[in-house]
Amino acid sequence: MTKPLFRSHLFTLTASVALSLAASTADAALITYDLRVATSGQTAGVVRVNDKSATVSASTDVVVMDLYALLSATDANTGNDGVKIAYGSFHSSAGGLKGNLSATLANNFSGLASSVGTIGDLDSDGDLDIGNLGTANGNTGFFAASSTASSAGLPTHTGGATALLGQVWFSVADLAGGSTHVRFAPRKVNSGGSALQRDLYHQFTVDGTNLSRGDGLAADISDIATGAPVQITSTAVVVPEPTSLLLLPAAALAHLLRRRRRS
Ligand SMILES: [Ca+2]
Ligand SMILES: [Ca+2]
Repeated sequence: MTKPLFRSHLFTLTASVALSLAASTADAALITYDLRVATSGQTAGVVRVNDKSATVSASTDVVVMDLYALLSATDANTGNDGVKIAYGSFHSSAGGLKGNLSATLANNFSGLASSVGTIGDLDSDGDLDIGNLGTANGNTGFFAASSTASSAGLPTHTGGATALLGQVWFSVADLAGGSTHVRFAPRKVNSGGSALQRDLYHQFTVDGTNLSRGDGLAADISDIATGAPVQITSTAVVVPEPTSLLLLPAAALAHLLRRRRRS
């Protein structure tokens, strides 16, 4: 009787230690992928509100966003931090403001096997996304690979504690949709290949320690984080077609006409 009891206590103790460790590290990701509205390169109708918000007003507008990898480095030396490999997909919301996404790689992340990702309408809402829905293996995603080769020909970690991996462009496809969120989804998949192989999708160095993540297991999920999405909102006044005006209730029509008279 005593042995199973002891085992059960040991299990409880181990589980509670594991749980408290998980809780203490949950908000301390080792790598955070953060998409931000770029400070330059926007088309004329784009207003950059802040890192996470921009407005568009013309059907030809393109919002340029930077993808950063932020590492949880704590020592004063940024020379011992950097990214070797990063992999994921870019999505806009299903519906809302529509725009087509395309990506570019930063010069020092366009190394061997790198890719800007396969463009396709992942959520069938009529605009183009990049990569996959994150639940499958394959090589369709955005793949940033350090282009700094060591003497052995292998890429080394580069970019420091805040590494610019590349950019994603949102080209307006239909101004009428209101707003959308654009996000980067890092690959975290617990299927296909070995856990070791899956871990090769996120390789980085923090304060001199080389790390690999990506197999989708609990520890990896808490080690890989994503920042808030970028919200893009249309400020264009879209005039309804005459046929749709007929469908508006009388009160709404009167309100719309008042607004148009004022503007
Ligand atoms: Ca969309
Ligand atoms: Ca889409």
